[in-house]
Amino acid sequence: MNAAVTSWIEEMAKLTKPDRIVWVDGSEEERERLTAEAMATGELHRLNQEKLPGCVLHRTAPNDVARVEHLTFICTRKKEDAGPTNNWMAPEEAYRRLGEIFDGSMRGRTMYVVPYLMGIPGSPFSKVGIELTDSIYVVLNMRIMTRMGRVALAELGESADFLRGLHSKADLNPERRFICHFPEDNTIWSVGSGYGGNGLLGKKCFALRIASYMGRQEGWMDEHMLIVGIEDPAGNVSYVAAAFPSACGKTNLAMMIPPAPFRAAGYKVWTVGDDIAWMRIGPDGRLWAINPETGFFGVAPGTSYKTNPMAMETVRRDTIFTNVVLTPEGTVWWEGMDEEPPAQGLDWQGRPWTPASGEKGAHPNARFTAPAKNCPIISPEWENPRGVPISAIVFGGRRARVAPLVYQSFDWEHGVYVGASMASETTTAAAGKVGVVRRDPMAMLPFCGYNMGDYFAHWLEMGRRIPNPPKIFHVNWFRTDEAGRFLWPGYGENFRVIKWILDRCQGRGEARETPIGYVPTEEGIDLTGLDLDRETMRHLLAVDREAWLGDLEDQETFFARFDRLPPAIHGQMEALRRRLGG
Ligand code: OXD
Ligand code: MN
Repeated sequence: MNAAVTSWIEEMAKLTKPDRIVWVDGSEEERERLTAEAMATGELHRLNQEKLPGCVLHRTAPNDVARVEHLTFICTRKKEDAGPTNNWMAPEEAYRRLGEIFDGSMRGRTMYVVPYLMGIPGSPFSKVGIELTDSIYVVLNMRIMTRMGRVALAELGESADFLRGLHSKADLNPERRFICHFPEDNTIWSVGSGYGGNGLLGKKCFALRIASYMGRQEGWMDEHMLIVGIEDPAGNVSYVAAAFPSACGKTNLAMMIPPAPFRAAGYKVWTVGDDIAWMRIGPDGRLWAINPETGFFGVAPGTSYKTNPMAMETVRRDTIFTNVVLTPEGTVWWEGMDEEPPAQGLDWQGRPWTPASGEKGAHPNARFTAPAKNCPIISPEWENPRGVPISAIVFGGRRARVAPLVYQSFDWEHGVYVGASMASETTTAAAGKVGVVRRDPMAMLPFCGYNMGDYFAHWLEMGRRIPNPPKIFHVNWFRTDEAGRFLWPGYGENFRVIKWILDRCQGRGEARETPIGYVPTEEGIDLTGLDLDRETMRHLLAVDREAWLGDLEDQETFFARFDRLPPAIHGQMEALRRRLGG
């Protein structure tokens, strides 16, 4: 037994006082046992095993349905090290305040010891964590989302280098809910929530917040990015990593199906990951990426055979559904699934529901947790310990105006500025108002575990160190006309834009130079088989000088908050202003 592990567990058990401690091993037998136990207590609900083999349903507490950014803290010794965009609490205070809530919180419960690996066994990218939790739902989710159990302990060996994660639902009281990160201690304490983003400590808490801190220390990049491979008709596969704020279609893009003419020509899409990329400089001077997870924790509403057929195939077995509608035949439904809604069912809170009620049946942030290996187009390279080489980095947001469909940055430094000034209209993945424009640099605003000014500096520094860096782009699938209708069809059609991006990486692809970067010419994007008129395309690719100057005002206010903004970011902003003639 690893002494560092056992003494830490003893200490945490002394605090939380569980009735028993159970080590999980990741076996099939264990999954069955824990599932049966959770069904007996109502934590999980049975689904129709003929139609949805291996699937279960979970309902969270109604006040516990999303990440809680206002209760999420970075607890560094110095406040400046958490930076202006994170909530901060002094480590001693956080340990004391949360310690009081954790004290005895597992009385009458079992503490599960969940060793897990983020990354691929034997890969230089990989990191071990151990999560102590009193939630079977969390254990079963971690089993899908990470390499859990024996494999992680084998990777750890006698080392004391593991992420110490303590999680308790406690009394699920939002007044006593905190998600605290201690990057300097390799520790996470999360209490009072059972929701995935707050309780599955391997994901947002470790693989993004803590890992971002590690990446800066160790000279690699931890990003909120999907990874997707595009195979051309000659069989060459190029990889793209793309960052979008939560609920902007990352999972859809990671699994898109190319439009028919491209499929017929021999193009294929391969999914590597849908949420997180860990990227290192490879021996060949390119940037290589892995997906540290093993599953998808995707937003269910809006997922359909039209928007994401591969996700629909993925969730047909061995999936945990959270906060969706339960139909009378024991299957699941959510808004935006193409099938007709059931005539009646139980809503996400387990209340009788009919479509006529006018209420949403599924929570807008309802989720599926599904194994990556279920995905019919999972990349043959997704478990390659070396990762995959990245040709293009893509940033994107949900903007009704301003940003054109796609543009390419002039160079790495300009690209870092494009990422840093990214903005999006808010959605439901985090609690709070919907539809407000918020600036979300690299889609990392809620996930950067240290001062975001230092994070920009780290990006700039990486650009100096990568001999053959990816090209950097920005996309916006969400531009609308005056009446608020989307101009671009999106989903699988986004393949056309990604193809232009890869063409640009290979020195092809028609573009014109504009003040904001290289924008495709009207013929630049292959529209074969798509009924989209010239006028719409012109609108999609337009660079509206006034709108951009207005956006710069907002950027200025945003960047003014940063105490450690690298001069290069400000310089890029001023250079854009000059190019716009402002
Ligand atoms: C997610 C998120 O759950 O970004 O992936 O909120
Ligand atoms: Mn995400």
